[in-house]
Amino acid sequence: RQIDLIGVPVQCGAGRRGCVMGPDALRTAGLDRALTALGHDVRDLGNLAARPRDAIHRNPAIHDLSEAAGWVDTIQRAEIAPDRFPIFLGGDHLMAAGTVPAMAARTDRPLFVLWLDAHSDIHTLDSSESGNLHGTPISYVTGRADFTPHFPAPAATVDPKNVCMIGLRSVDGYEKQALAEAGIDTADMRHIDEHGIAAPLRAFLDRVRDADGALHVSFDVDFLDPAIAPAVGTTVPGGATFREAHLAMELLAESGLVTSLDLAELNPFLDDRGRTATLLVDLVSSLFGKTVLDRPTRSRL
Ligand code: DIR
Ligand code: MN
Ligand code: MN
Ligand code: MN
Repeated sequence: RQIDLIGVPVQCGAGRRGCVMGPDALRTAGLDRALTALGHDVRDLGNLAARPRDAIHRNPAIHDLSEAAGWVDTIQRAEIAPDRFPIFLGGDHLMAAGTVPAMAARTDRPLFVLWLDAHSDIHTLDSSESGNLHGTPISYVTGRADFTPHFPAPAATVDPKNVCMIGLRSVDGYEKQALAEAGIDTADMRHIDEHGIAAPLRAFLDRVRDADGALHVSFDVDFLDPAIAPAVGTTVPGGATFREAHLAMELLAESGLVTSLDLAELNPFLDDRGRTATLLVDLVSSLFGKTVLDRPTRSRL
């Protein structure tokens, strides 16, 4: 694969500072070297930088709207090579309000989005009680709520039926209703407890394949259990285990369907000797073909 690393050091969408250091922590943990060692051609394009766009909104909880709007605009305008696989190094999850429309606009195929997260991030500027804009990108990229004139209009939107969320365990009343109304495919932790992570993921990958879709994976660090991934501002107990997360990455690799990736919400200020950043590098390695044995596993025979 030909891979571009693109740093998106946005932190204003989260409630605490630190995600600005995410791209450099992933570099320090050796993301480029790990991918090169797997035989991929990797370029590091450095970090994007945003200029604030004037924006105010009537919801007094919303903070840093001007800076957030600047990031959403900058990411969507970024030059993204048509023939390469971009890995967006976050940055808080507001980054997806830029990367998803950018990927939807880049492809002629229907874009599907796999959202690996404890949260559904489907608030709107009006419904958000925290005022943290990293809780809103799904409403923006699906077009279910109008964010203009505060944010630029999305370069392209994604059909909410093409979005699958896996790992949910912190969803408020507004968000529950919004997910149902939008028809988003969801597998919460209860579902994973009962059926494993492979069942909902395989079903979704079949849908992507049948539609000849392109697949963007948006990976929020809090998808993982805080015991293995402490470096995130919004930890929620009961997350994906080490093996559940690797299995998901291995199934994604085997599918051959993934065309872009966000690594969101890594807050190195909260990490424990870099272990969360290192775990992310290992998971990305699984997504890019690292396997235990160099032959199909028994489940595939
Ligand atoms: C939270 C968002 N539900 C909120 N939390 C997120 O602020 O409305 N954490 N996205 O990753
Ligand atoms: Mn998120
Ligand atoms: Mn989250
Ligand atoms: Mn919420």
